[in-house]
Amino acid sequence: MAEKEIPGIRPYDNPAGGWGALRATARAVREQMDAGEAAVTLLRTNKPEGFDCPGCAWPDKKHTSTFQFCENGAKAVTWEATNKRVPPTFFAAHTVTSLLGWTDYQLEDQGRLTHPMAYNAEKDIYEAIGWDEAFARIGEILRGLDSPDMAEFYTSGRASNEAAFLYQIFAREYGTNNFPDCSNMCHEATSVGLPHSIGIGKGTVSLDDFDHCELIIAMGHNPGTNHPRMMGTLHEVAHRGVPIIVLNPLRERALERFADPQDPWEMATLGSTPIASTYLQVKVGGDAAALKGIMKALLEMDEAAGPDSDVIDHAFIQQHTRGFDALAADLRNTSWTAIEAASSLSEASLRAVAAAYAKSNATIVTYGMGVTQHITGTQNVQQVANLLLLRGNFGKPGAGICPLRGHSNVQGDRTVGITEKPTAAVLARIEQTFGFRPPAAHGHDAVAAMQAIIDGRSKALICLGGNLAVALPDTEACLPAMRGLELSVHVATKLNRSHLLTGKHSFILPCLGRTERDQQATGPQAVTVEDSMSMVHASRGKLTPASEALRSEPAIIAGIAAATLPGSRVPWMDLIADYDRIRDAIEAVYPDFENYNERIRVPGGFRLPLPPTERIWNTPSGKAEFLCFSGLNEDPVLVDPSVLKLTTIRSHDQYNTTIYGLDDRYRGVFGRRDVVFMNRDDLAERGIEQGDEIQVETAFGQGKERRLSKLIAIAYEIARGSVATYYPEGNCLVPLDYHDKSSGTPSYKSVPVRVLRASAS
Ligand SMILES: Nc1nc2c(c(=O)[nH]1)N[C@H]1C(S)=C(S)[C@@H](COP(=O)(O)OP(=O)(O)OC[C@H]3O[C@@H](n4cnc5c(=O)[nH]c(N)nc54)[C@H](O)[C@@H]3O)O[C@H]1N2
Ligand SMILES: Nc1nc2c(c(=O)[nH]1)N[C@H]1C(S)=C(S)[C@@H](COP(=O)(O)OP(=O)(O)OC[C@H]3O[C@@H](n4cnc5c(=O)[nH]c(N)nc54)[C@H](O)[C@@H]3O)O[C@H]1N2
Ligand SMILES: [Mo]
Repeated sequence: MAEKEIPGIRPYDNPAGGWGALRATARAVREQMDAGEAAVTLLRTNKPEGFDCPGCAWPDKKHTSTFQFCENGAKAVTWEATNKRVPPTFFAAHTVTSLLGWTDYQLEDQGRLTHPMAYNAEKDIYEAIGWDEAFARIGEILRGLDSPDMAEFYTSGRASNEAAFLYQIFAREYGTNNFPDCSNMCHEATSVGLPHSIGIGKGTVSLDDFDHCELIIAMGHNPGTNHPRMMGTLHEVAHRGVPIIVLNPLRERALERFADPQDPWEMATLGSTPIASTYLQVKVGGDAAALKGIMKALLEMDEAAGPDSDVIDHAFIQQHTRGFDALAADLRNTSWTAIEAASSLSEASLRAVAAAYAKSNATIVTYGMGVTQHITGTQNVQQVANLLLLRGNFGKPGAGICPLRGHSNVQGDRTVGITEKPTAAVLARIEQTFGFRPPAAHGHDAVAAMQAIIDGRSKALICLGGNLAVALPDTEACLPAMRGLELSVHVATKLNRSHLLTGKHSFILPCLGRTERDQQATGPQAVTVEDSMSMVHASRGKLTPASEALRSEPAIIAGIAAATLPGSRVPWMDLIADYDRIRDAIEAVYPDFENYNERIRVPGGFRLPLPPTERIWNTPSGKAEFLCFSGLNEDPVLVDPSVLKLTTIRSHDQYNTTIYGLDDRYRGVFGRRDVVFMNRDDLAERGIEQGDEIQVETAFGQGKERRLSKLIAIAYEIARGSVATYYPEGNCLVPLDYHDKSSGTPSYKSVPVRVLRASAS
């Protein structure tokens, strides 16, 4: 049946990448900067003497490559390096209430913040304020709280190691471990799940491993949009003839076909390369079931092959692991019927994956938010580890686990202490280094912090970047809660909605971005960041700052800290005069950063230790652990056939809550974001046609209705029983307490919902 014509909806038949990507880059750059400036800026991205791309956390080979073309990296860089400005006159002309009527896109598109601003409640406007006065007022309010645990210190993953370290030292000297951070909404399931499995909460592969792998299983990530530099790697791997098996409910164009803009031949001939050798449209939330199916098939193959079988790596399992028998028993007790129902994948297709896996001597599993953002996120990650352990895919070339981190330094922020649950060893070293006793009681993660703000238990929120209220679930609960705060402080580059949800006292403190020169008392400074593969390297901003009034993140933190803690043991001003001193302090607290300052001066930086790559397992047992959970984590509400599973995803033209534009080119959506991607059979069953106006309701409410209206239905290649809509619009449908109990990660990617035609209500 021919589908109805809908404005802005047209199938995208080309490969991802290619000339379309080049054209889109040129357009994005033109909107923000002069062409000449843009060229110079982009050429300094990810060079040994340049700055780290703020776009994603995918590494670069030796960090010395010639400019890696990447459309979305270029967008991230030019969005920050834009010529547009938001000076105090802008705020004088617009009340906060009127700005709240603007879209997220309009707010950020005004450009870079230029001056520190304080909210004047009487006039309902932000007014310019001097830095020292802002610091003094913030310090006074923080000192006046009944308890330091009434303050929340949020970190978004753009912050450098130096900024994040100073921030945690400040909050701990002030007296709290309340560290909500964006990792809590992202890869927390990895940080919490993998230490139990393999002794460290990070990925184990390096870029070189992609040159040696014999199979990639890619689960729940969309690299054509979110990790575009990874496409170069996948393109190379596909050219080597290595199978790439994709598990994703949606057909994502870049995982099907990609034309590499770095490849002159493909560009000249309009050629492209198929990426996935097998594309399995797993049902939303069905990954654990699919993994169990693959492992079950593998064990059956192993048994069938007799006593000398090498289908699973018996020697490795014997020497390096614990818990195999329990895993095998659980897999035997899980029926194929249940696996097929929960994953929407056939037994035959999962057996085929197992067969490919058994043939490969070196396998990498890559995964993203499609695996972590579920009520079972931690268990999902541990099933990935189980699968890899069965064939000894740790500690050999070409093998390992590869979580695709989000923000460019989200992993580094964690490494240098942004955690609500610090270990005793770290606390002892902080005390030794700085001479104050940090608190030991665990603090709040992101969901717990917002819950405390909603309940009125927390009264102050300091945000090092980000757009917390919009990024969290349950928009209708989170946005108003911000109004109850005594103090909110936003260290930011651009204006966003969280800044406008003012409390009694609110401040916007504008900071330098990655691309800009950071001049301190002893001269220009470099910061350091850690990528998804544990490589730490320096980043040096080169551009003239967007305004003379801007300060660096470390300088802003030091300013607030010195004003808040008059008797502080930390030499704040001394530390920020020369960031080498901050790095020396990091090294004192975290011994893995041995010779930190020396090693970041080597082009490409250095790699932090990753014991599993040497088959060393820092678990309590000293072995890698097979961790199993029984059942397939089916939600009881899903037994109701009218209920679908909603996943919330990023479009091609967005960076989290930052909306660059309204197109989602590879999914064939142009100029709009009000769409719900649906399977044709699910549409037909509900009597809904493509283009019909629909509403989506959360299927369990705990007495609260959560509904998103004025959406249109789009027929899409998506697994049966699954629907998708964009983040952050869909966040109002996700209950705040619908999260993974182990890691606190909100279940953004599996919300039981009902989809109704608008006229039906
Ligand atoms: N340009 C750009 N780059 C970015 C970002 C951005 O917003 N824009 N964000 C950054 C950040 S913070 C992060 S965390 C990363 C995010 O990078 P990704 O992990 O790629 O993020 P998402 O767009 O949320 O979607 C993930 C993919 O998971 C699939 N999926 C959804 N539900 C399921 C499921 O249940 N199972 C499986 N197997 N797959 C599922 C979706 O179809 C989609 O292809 O990217 C980072 N890089
Ligand atoms: N429904 C749904 N919700 C989600 C997700 C999802 O997939 N679905 N994904 C979750 C994930 S993975 C994440 S990481 C969070 C993202 O949550 P956040 O990290 O809180 O949000 P961002 O949108 O990345 O933050 C954008 C703001 O950061 C500021 N900024 C940009 N660069 C800098 C800088 O260099 N320094 C400082 N100080 N500020 C800067 C700008 O002011 C900008 O407005 O959202 C989560 N929310
Ligand atoms: Mo993220």
